[in-house]
Amino acid sequence: MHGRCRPVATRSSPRALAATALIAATVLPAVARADCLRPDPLEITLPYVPPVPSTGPLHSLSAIPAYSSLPGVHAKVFLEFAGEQNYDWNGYSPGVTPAYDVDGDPTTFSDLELSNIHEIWQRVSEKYSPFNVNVTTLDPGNLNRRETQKVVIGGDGKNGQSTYWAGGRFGGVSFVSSFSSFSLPRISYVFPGNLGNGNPKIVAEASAHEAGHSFTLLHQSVYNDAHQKIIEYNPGTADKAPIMGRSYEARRGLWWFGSNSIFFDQYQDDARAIGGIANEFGLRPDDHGDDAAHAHALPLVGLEVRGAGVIETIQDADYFSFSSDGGVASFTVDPFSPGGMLDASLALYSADGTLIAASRTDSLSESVSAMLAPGSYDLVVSGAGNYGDLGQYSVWGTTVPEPAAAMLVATVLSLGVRPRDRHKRRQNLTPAPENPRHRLYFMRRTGQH
Ligand SMILES: [Ca+2]
Ligand SMILES: [Ca+2]
Ligand SMILES: [Ca+2]
Ligand SMILES: [Zn+2]
Repeated sequence: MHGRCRPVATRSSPRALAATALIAATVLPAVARADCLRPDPLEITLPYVPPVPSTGPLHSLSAIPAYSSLPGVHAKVFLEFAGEQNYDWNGYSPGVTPAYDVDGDPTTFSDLELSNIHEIWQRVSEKYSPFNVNVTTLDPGNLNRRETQKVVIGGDGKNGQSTYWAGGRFGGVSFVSSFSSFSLPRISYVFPGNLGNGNPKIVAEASAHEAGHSFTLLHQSVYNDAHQKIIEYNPGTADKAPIMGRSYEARRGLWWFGSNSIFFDQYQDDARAIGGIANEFGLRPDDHGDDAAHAHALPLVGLEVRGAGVIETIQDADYFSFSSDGGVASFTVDPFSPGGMLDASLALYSADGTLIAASRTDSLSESVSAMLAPGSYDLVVSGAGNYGDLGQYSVWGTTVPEPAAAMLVATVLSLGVRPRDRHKRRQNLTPAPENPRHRLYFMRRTGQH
């Protein structure tokens, strides 16, 4: 249906991969190269939604703050929201792309537009958080090979003309493998005007998708039992869907392992391909050690401990150490918000490596708590183990000293009292006032018993 570059083999062993790359470089031929000259459109759009005029303060197009997800690294995904001018995109002529706009005035940014821009950057940053690439709104000033992929986010693909310059009403368009190409433009286009009037979640999914093409990815497709392609853009489930398929509606848009759009048995390992040799930047270095010997101390602030990190691979385990004076300890891990990809797991170990508590429920967040003897412990954050369970998290909790712990035990016991005894020991349970998220409850007596 569409011209596409030959896929990068991703199911093979590293040696086979290297061999494939060699063949691709030397033998694979003119056909693949010719295919690459045509951009790969994201055909999934949403019905037209009219702009909503703004009533609040307006800002200039230079008002976008400089956001960077990983400052200082070589490779960048540059999100350009302020418009662009381009009359030769490898044979196409986009012309003047307007700035990202939801209020009908593309010459200024409203507070809502600036807020949406921040959210889109946050969401795209989460997608690329497992990789050693900086998602930024700051113009790097170059489009160097294997350094900068620009994603222009604006307009509806018409740019004031009577027809769509890319050939149709698309969500976005990009050249496959442009990031590592010697000849293809390192610019992708996303059309917010065709994506629910710039809906931040939808625009972010489309932006991650188009950048994914630039990093060699093809679509994740669905085939029937006869091995015929029945859906170009795999829609996944209500919980999760491939970014390289259709991830607009699912709760989580994830990197995926599945049949690509070329053939049913060509499996595309999205994360491995993005972090692979073609793009050079690789995975983001692991931020917290994979075992107790390489644990990082969980910073204690008052009674609360707080940490954060990234699950960069399915195998990653991030170890945090802490010490307890004895008492109840309670911890929670939350995936990033907005747009978190991670389904997290949490485990608590004693210093000798004994598992004390673990949580791996259907929820994306997890909590554990336990009564601890004085000593040192490790808290371990990991993914739930399914492909695509990657991304940023925060972990936090409390270690409560003995007296309060004793009260908690009393509380728990009182909850177990049988109905006929309840009148004898009536107690109110009220959440600890200083932090409504605390899972611990403090007991308050309500009268004489
Ligand atoms: Ca505007
Ligand atoms: Ca990590
Ligand atoms: Ca780790
Ligand atoms: Zn696409």
